[in-house]
Amino acid sequence: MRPHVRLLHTSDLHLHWSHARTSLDSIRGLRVAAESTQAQSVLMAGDIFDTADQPAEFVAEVASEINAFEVPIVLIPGNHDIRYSEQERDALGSLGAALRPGHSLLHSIEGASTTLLGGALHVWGRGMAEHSPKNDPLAGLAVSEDPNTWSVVLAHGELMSKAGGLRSSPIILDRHAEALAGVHYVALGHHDDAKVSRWGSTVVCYSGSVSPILGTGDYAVVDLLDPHGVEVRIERLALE
Ligand SMILES: [Mn+2]
Repeated sequence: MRPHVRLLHTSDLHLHWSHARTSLDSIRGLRVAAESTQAQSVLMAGDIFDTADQPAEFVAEVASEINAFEVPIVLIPGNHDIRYSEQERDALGSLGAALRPGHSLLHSIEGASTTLLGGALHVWGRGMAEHSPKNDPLAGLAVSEDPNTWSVVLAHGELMSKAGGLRSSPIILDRHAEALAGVHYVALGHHDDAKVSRWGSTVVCYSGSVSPILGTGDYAVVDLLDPHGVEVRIERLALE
């Protein structure tokens, strides 16, 4: 039996220097939510920043707020976090470099994993070189083989039933059936609205956006619970 693990899953924060106060408030709101729900780790499934080109002072304030979380945070980039020109700064890269030990930015194009909570939780995610139909957010997916470990995947893109569309960063679960069979929870980002679905026994969830500009404040509280499996409830931050 795996130990009970509770996660807080959020995405699409769209932090922006021009909305610095409300941006920082939304991170503080998530911290309060993580504490009050007793989440053991926080997942941020991309679009952390609204654009890559944020001033260093603002990124430092964001880093300070994120480093104040007591529990480990795992982040991936979304299409709003990547740089679209050489002239742009790299806000998420700078944030990644400023994270305290224990927090992880998974932004390798090949994919990367981190194991948390004394081996109880394995989290995989990857970066994106480009937001295009060619970008597969699940390319290179790796899963823990340990029967005592929960396997969680972070991905930012468009959940689709089959290939062939023109949507950028398509997440086509059937294409990764073999690896996904060993995944308990897929934490998605990209949509502003929360949506919980299932792929076989794997729970697949868009948390909704906690951006004070475009989000509803929804986030997901995820219980990984043997022998019942995965339970998700959508909660809402009080955004201004
Ligand atoms: Mn997005």
